[in-house]
Amino acid sequence: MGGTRQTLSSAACIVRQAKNPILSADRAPYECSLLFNAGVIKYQGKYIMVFRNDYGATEQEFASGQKTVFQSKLGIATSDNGVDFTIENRVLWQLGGEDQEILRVYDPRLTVVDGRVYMCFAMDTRHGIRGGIATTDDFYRFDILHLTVPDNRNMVLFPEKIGGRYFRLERPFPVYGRGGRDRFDIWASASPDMRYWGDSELVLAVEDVPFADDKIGPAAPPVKTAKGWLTTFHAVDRDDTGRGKNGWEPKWTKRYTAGIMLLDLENPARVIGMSKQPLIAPEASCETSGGFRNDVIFPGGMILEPDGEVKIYYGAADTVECLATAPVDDLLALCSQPR
Ligand code: BMA
Repeated sequence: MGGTRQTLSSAACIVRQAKNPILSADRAPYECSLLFNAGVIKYQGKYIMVFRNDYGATEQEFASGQKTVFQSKLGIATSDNGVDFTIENRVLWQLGGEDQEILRVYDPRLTVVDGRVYMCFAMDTRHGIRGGIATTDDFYRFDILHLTVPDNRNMVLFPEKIGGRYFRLERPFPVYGRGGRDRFDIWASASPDMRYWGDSELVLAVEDVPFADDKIGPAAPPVKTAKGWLTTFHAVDRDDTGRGKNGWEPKWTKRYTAGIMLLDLENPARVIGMSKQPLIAPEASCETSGGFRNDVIFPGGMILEPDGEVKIYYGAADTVECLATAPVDDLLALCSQPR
C-alpha cells in the first residue's frame, strides 16, 4: 500500500517539553549512537527510564554502506522531576553473550504491578522476533518469565490484575494471513501468572485507524482512569512516491504517529472510544530531521501525575528521547469516537 502522505498534526492539548530531546546519545558515558524508545515508570520516589542504546556504527559509516546494522543494549537513567535524567554508567542488561541464537534485545516497556517492576522487551533471534517479559527488584538482576513464539513485539502490561488475571497488549505479525505485507493489528492476552498467556482477542485493527495505512501497535503501557484504561498506540503510514532518503537509513518511507484510545476497565480488549486523528505527529525538528529514521514518534512510557498531568515519553526519529504532556481530561475527551 502507501501513497502520497496526508498532512498530520498533533492534538491541540499536546505540549512538548521545552528541553526536548530530554535525552540523547551525546549524554551517555559509554559508546552510543542512538538513544531512544524508552520505558519510564515512577518507582520508589524516582522516575526510572530504561532506554535502547544502538551503537557500533556512526552516521558516516551507515550512510556510506560500510556498516548496515547496529548492536543494541539497554541503558538506565533516573530523575527526580521526570524531565532531567542522569544516565548510570553501566549497561543495564544484555541478553545473548554465549547464546548464539539471541541477536539483540530492545524497545523496553516498564510497568509496576503489585509493587514489582516488570519489563517487556523485543528480542531479535536467528529464528524470528520474540516478545519477552522479565521482572526485577533492583534493575541489576532480571528474571525472564515469558518469551513468545515469533513473530511478536510491542508488548505492554496493564498495571494491575483485571478480574483476577494479568493482561497485556501485543502486536503479532501475521504476514501470511494478512496478504504477505505489513497489515498488523493490536491484540490482548490474559495470564494467571505472567508465564502462561492465552484467551487472545483482537483489540484494534489497522483498518480502524484513519491515519494508518500500513500497521499499528501498542505504545506505552496503559494508565488507569475512572473512565477506562487510557492508552497510546503507534500508527504507521507510508509514502512510496519517491520521497527518497529520509534519515541515515537509505530507504525509509514510513511515518510513525501516536494515537490514543480508551479501553474498558473490566474488559481491556474492548475499545470504548478512540481519537480518529493522531495524538502526536512528527513536527518538531528532532522528530522530522537529522535522525536515523526521520518522522518517527514511538511512545514507550506514560505517567499520570496526581495533579492530572499526563507525561508521554517517546522516541523521536529512532535517535533521541522526548517528552510531551497533556491534561488527562483532554486526553479522555479525545477518545470520544467509537472504534
Ligand atoms: C519498529 C521498531 C521500532 C522502531 C520503529 C521505527 O518496527 O523496530 O523499534 O522505532 O520500527 O523504525
